[in-house]
Amino acid sequence: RQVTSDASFHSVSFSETDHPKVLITGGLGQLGVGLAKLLRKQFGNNNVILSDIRKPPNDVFHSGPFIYSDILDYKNLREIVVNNRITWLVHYSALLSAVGEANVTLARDVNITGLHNILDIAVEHGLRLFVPSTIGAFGPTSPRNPTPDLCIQRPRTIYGVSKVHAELMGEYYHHRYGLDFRCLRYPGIISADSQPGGGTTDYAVQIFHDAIKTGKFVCNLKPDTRLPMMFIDDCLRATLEVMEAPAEMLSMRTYNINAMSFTPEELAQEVQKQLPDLEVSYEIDPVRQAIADSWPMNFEDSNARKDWGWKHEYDLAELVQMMLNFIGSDSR
Ligand code: AKB
Repeated sequence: RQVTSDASFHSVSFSETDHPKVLITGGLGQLGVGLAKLLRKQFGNNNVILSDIRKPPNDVFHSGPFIYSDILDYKNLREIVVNNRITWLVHYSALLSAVGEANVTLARDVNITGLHNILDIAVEHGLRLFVPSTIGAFGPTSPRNPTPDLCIQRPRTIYGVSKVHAELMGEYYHHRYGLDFRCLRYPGIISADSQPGGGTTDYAVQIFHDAIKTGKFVCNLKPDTRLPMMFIDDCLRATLEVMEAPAEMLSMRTYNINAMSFTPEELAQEVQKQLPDLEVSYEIDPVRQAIADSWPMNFEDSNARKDWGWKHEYDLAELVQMMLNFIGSDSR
């Protein structure tokens, strides 16, 4: 840190050096804008850069730094990290489970080749790196009820395979090169002001929009399909907490995090407590159903709770209340 007798200069260099400089890739997906908001509150607006290959909507563009970044272009990535003196990287670019099955080659490029670029950049520049993993990193031979951190992982989707690869490569680079790699396995994430894109758990977001707009919802999973889920605020707070945790607290580098598990039928019943006229029918998408049937039903996250104090805040009833309040007020 630069020491100077000029008090104002000193305070500028103090805040710049004490806060991480964060780059978020895939920033226009379901989670990036919300995470940027949370991190900017903590570290200052200019210390958190959102990036994507798409053009940001006006409100996102005007709310803080946004930059074009293509994770498949190593030179472009390196230039951004160097020019902005990035110290933390949150790597959200990925194709999700259902859309990945529809385009395996693209999913392999983005989820695997892109990750290799990110790992190399992070080692080269000494970055702290967060990569999300998922319940999708497990498969039909994993224990499903509950699913612990360490067990058989033989997923049957390109998304799952790429996420197991990310977990293993990150941990390997940690042991081999000292990379400060941190990874959480997210459940299905439920958010009100951003849409998921091409996942298996998307129904649990869509039901709220359809319930308010049309009063009718057609679910693409069977009524008794149980999956782990989490409200977005819990997910983003977990991400900040694991990134801030002192390294000596982390006995592992990849943790399950959990909040609740429910089926479409249970979710619909909870929504119907507020909107009794909601009509739910079922038209099963065989691809999504097969994926969901191979995923955990309940997620075991005692290591995250023990090591760095993970605790969820939202259960099913609170989640439904938050979603209906937000989407309801937005549509009025
Ligand atoms: C998906 O459904 O693909 C994602 C996930 C659970 O990782 N939401």
